Amino acid sequence: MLSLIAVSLVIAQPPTTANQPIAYVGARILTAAGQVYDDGTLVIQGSKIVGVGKSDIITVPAGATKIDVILTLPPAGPEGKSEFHVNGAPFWKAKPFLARLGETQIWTVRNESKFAHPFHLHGFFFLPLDDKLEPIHPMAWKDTLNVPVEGTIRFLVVFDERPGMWMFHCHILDHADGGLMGHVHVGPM
Ligand SMILES: [Cu+2]
Repeated sequence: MLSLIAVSLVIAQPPTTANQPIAYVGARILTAAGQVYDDGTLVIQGSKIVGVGKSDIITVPAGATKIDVILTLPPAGPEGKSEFHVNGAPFWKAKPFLARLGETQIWTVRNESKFAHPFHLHGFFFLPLDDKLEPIHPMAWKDTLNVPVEGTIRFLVVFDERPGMWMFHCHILDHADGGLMGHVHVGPM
């Protein structure tokens, strides 16, 4: 018998046919025998659990591209208007970030402003990493992660199979409107 005590699941291998087993990773699984699997793999077929185990599916590749992002709120200009900057520019003046289709990137997002910014990326879940660039356990895939005041977050993202212009922005919409927004161009470079 199995019970799940904290669940944050992603599909590791999408099924290609109906009724094929689906593997999920990221679960915290407690078995009746008292074993705990953090970052476990759970395999489900139809409505049945057919497998459970420790997962090592997610590793941080050594060759991942490093992307640095700095969020700032410079002093207001002469007209008294403030704007948030991403790497020195508000979104209406910014160039897109670039990613090759299939590329794995590690983003380091530093917040040098006096406001917290829940950082949200469209289209791709990302895996929070610690300051040694190892996954934070228990692993969980996120679409939003708070960047505290004067804090830094790091995450792994795989721009796997959806070319196009993908937006990221602060989830406080006043901040997004004020400049804290940007695009990732995923495709041929
Ligand atoms: Cu914000």
